[in-house]
Amino acid sequence: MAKSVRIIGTPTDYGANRRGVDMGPSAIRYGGLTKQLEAADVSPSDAGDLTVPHLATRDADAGAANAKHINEVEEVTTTLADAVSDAISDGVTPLVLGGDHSIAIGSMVGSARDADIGVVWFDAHGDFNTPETSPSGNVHGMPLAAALGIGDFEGVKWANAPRLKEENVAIVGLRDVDENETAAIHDSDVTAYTMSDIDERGITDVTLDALDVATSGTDGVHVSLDLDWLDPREAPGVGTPVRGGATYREAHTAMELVAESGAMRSLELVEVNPILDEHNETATLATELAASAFGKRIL
Ligand code: NNH
Ligand code: MN
Ligand code: MN
Ligand code: MN
Repeated sequence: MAKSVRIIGTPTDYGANRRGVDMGPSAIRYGGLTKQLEAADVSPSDAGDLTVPHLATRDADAGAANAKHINEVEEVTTTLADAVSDAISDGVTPLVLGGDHSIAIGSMVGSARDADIGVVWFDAHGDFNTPETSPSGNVHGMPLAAALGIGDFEGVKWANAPRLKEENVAIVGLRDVDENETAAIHDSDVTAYTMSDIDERGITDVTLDALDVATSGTDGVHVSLDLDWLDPREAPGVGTPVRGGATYREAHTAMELVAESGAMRSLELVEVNPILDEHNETATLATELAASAFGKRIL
């Protein structure tokens, strides 16, 4: 039987310093998402975009300098958390389209509302900053710390994923981590794999390990795919590209292993910025990778 998936667009850019990532959901749909999912034998239904306040209607300098637009991020992620948890209660897998990576707070809070979850986080960046460690004040560099209740986020109810433990979080593909963020990752019980780990051990080994971390003792896994995990040659349409990322084939292999695990409870595709993209190729790649994560096979 075809797996039911609910597409939830979250057109927001409050967490990022580059405008345009709020157009990600449209670009990903235009890139052929529905067709790709159908090829993966998934039956998708598109719930459209969540209603989120547009930046133009808010004070451009709102929020603290070290956590820009934090109130808007709370508003958006609270709405998203409900949408994700509703989809799961309805027996369908939520596929969240970002938007910048701050929305992951909502995905994780929603996914962890009625279950113990693990997280596999494919990203060039650690997203483990807190307002006190962040060099930029951009909340898209903080969602993991927020969900895990680290530092300033301790006890912040809207931001903490209720049933997610550090030991069930795996970050894959790191190559750009801020100084104090590195210390925070070391001090935590999360497992982090750098691009060097992928070079040395291969993507299969690393992804299987990451899935092990996220599935051990949990009911399912939230998969967070920041398109800047890929090399900018494959995915130029992102706000913070970093050289030396995953190749096209490595990314597909990782998503295929996610599908084989059978453990994916929710998926999000974030940081696609169509303004910075070339002929929508990053958005199109995002649709292909989603199909692999849902089990698309060649034969
Ligand atoms: N680490 C930087 C910061 O905190 C960059 C984060 N940017 C991302 N994260 N795209 O995935 O601002
Ligand atoms: Mn990220
Ligand atoms: Mn990133
Ligand atoms: Mn450690």
